[in-house]
Amino acid sequence: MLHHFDDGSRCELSSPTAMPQAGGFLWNRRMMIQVTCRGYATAQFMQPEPAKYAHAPNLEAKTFMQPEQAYYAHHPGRFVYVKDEDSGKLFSVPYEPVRAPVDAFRFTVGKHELGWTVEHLGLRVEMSLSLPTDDVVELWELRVTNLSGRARRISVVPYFPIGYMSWMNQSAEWRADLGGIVASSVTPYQKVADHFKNLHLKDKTYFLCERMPDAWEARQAAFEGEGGLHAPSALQAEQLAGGDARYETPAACVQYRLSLEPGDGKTLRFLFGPALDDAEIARTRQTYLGKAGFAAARAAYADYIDRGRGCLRIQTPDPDLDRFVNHWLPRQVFYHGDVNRLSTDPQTRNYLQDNLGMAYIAPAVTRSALLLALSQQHANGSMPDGILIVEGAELKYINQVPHTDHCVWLPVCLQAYLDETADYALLSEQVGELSVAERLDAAMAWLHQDRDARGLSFIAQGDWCDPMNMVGYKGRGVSGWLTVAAAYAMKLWAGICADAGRTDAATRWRAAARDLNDAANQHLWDGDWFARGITDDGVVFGVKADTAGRIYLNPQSWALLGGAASDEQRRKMLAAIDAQLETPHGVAMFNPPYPGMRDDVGRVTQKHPGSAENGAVYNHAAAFYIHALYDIGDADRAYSALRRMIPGPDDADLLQRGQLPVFIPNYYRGAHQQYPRTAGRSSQLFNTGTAAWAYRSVIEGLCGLRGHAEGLLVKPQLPSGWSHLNAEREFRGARFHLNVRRTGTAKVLLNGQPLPDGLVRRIEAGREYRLEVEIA
Ligand code: CEZ
Repeated sequence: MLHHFDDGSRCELSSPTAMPQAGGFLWNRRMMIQVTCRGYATAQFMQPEPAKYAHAPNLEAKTFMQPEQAYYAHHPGRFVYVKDEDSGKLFSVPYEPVRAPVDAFRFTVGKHELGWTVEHLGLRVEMSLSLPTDDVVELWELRVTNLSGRARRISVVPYFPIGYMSWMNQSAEWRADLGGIVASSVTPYQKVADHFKNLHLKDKTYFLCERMPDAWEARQAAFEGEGGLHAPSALQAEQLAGGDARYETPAACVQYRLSLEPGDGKTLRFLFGPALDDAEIARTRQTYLGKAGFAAARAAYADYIDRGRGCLRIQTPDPDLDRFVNHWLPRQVFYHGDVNRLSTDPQTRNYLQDNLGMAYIAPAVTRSALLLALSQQHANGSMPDGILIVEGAELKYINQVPHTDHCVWLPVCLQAYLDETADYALLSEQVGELSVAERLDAAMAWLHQDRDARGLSFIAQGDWCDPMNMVGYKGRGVSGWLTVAAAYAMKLWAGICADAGRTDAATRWRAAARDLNDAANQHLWDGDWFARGITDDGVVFGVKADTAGRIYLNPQSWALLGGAASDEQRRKMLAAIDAQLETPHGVAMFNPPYPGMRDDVGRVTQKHPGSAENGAVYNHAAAFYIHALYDIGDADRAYSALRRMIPGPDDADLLQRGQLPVFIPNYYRGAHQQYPRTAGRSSQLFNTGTAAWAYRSVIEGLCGLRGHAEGLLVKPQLPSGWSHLNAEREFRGARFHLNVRRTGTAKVLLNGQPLPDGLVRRIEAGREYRLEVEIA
């Protein structure tokens, strides 16, 4: 069902029905598009707020990207009908809307391109999508080849629905001057001020044809007629009618009537995208629409994506892991770090973690992100819920709800950056009145004081868990996770201070971390694990007495990291996690899922049991756990959990998850006991802080190549079933070749010389280093 090519940089699915939701995504600096194997598409671009140029057939709510999207016949997509003019037979590529059982099907997800090859009725249709680097436009190439050994007369009809653009004004027509169909609309508004704000919006959607078609139709209803999308009425006639849409739902349909000799092929190219005006459409056509324009855009785009190749190449006994780590994981990290999920006000915790990932790809980006985030710190040391990264942006959606954890992510992100770069000069950089170090002190001081009389951290309307909004909305509830996480943040910051020679601060923050850990132990230890929190009304939850939400993963992971857990507690927690949270698809975020609203915990309990934060395998939480496991040297548990984040390799697992192994989704469904049928199903959502942490765990945990104030610390942690691992790691401008063998004795050789403490010092940029590591 799945094949991998080009050293794993291309992944091919040979069925349109086995994993119907499976797809791939492409993005550039101003847009992203996710397309399923069957041809449904979701595209967004920034102007600067996210907007669409192909819409649903009804008025859509404006929202952030949703998990497990349902597709339906009239969902936006990119389709091509093919009709045999002699027999009248019809099929469509990729698969929707006709759903004809075709002879051969291949959907190829590449790092720079999505493609389909479909064979049916003695014809081969190849279709591919690429993007340029900086413009918002889709580049489509279609090649039709006659395989039948006889002359053929066919019609090829791209059908790109544009959907319901606006209740104020929408229309579409063929534009001979521009060479395509152009739909126009007015973004609906009511306040006069919005008229002036909207002047720059790209309210046109165009579909441009390199080669003049024989006929066209711009009105969706005229194309579909009574036949429905399986057999559109307009395709019963010899030619499309050349109609327009006048305050009617537009679609871009064009018809090519082709005669193909045996073996003959024809290539067609199209552009699809949004524009402000005709002049922009003409310019876009000029730049891209042609063989040379496509080739140049593809090459430039490949260069752009390759800038996100990351700092690590591995070769292990697990080729599926290698493929994922060498190609797809850094690509996903780069996507997050380069375009910040195409948001103008990323949540502060997301912004800092996405930029933590950039430390392994382009650390200068992490540096600027830290400075930008700190420039928006409040006077009392707390951090805002979102970071405004575009002029004029506003805090929206979840960023209007007070969450108390944002300061935690500052030292977490800073530590990863300093490990990669040893750029301690950053600490004395001025941001407004204060230096970076003073701002970190202020953030830690804010966390230290935002606690109740018991010494536990207030949760307000949420912490890392966005929808945990009713634990503390009356102002008293506390977060167990945040208490131990704040301790970890202070411990990290203390370590950084010590490395930077700020000895007093180091002492201060170590003591502060102890305060929080002591409070957690006094009030939240439940005998075998740490509780998740205490509600406004004083009810401890995430404990043995609970029938739902009995044990949460995050408080355990961060207690391991932050020092709250003793060795004995650690043993008990790991055993409890093994027994209650392990699933075939990863480690659940908590268990059992809540069956319905618990109004002293909040919205999270109202999500469907086993979906998202209500007890799914929420990969972001699992990623913290993996990081903690490597931190305590538990290589087997860490690898096992990490491996389960990637779909496959066997077909049964792929089918259950329904996703290609080209990204880590934000969750796989949980509720394994209650709903085994849906357990493991992917959310298909590629926006997740998981990517950065998973990459970090592979680099610093599995390969054990972790930066240090003085150099590179070498300490690979192979799962016990592995006898070897090879890796190449770029670090501070030098290149390290790592060769790990399990020999029964532990030693590290650097360029043939013993390295007793495993720390490579005085690294010189431009040099190559050979590391031979033997492990017990
Ligand atoms: O959003 C993510 C957040 O982007 O959920 C995580 C949180 O740490 C991330 O910062 C865990 O809560 O119901 C909600 O509001 C959800 O919380 C979602 O918005 C969730 C989605 O997965 C969106 O990506």
